[in-house]
Amino acid sequence: MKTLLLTGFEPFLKFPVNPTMQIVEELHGQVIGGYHIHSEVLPVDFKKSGDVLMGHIENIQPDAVISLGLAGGRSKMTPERIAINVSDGPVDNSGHAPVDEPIEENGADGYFSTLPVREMVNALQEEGLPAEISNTAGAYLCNHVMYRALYFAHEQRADMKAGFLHIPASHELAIQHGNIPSWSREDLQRGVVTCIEVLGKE
Ligand code: PCA
Repeated sequence: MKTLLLTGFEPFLKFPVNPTMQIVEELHGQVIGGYHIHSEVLPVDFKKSGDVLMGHIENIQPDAVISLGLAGGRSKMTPERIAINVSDGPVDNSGHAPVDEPIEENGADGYFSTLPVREMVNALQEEGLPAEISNTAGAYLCNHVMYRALYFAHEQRADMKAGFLHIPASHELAIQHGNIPSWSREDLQRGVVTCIEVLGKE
């Protein structure tokens, strides 16, 4: 059976819970769309997250990688179209705030997701879940790990599909945070499962 590495992130900045962490833990070990799901939670740390992800890819040898990140403030589920070769943003959980740093000195300016992002958006909408393609994953940790996975696939594992899915806040997080749009945990998880099922049809 094919294996999918599904990653989430730990809490960060002003978000005391990260729904991506909860979702990946819930889906670990399940079979969805013909993929056996292997989940891991990544640190919100510019110096560590990419290498931690590479370690999991080396150990698991997945057929595909989907990374999930919280986009606090977005109201839709948003498969990301492209990762860019720059890290720049607010402090990570280790206190590091890179300014205009390339992620890979020899990497391309950007890599397109190799996930079926359009089909994912269509399937989410058919499920009754608001969705659109996002044309920027920002320059924080989410872009960073998306870029690292796509760079690695481009250099060494052209058969390994990779990409990123940003999700809105959960109600639990919105209650604690104060003022961001939110979805139920069930809908967030259904959206992630829907995207994996779409990948399974490829
Ligand atoms: N979202 C952040 C990093 C961790 C997360 O879940 C981002 O969008 O970059």
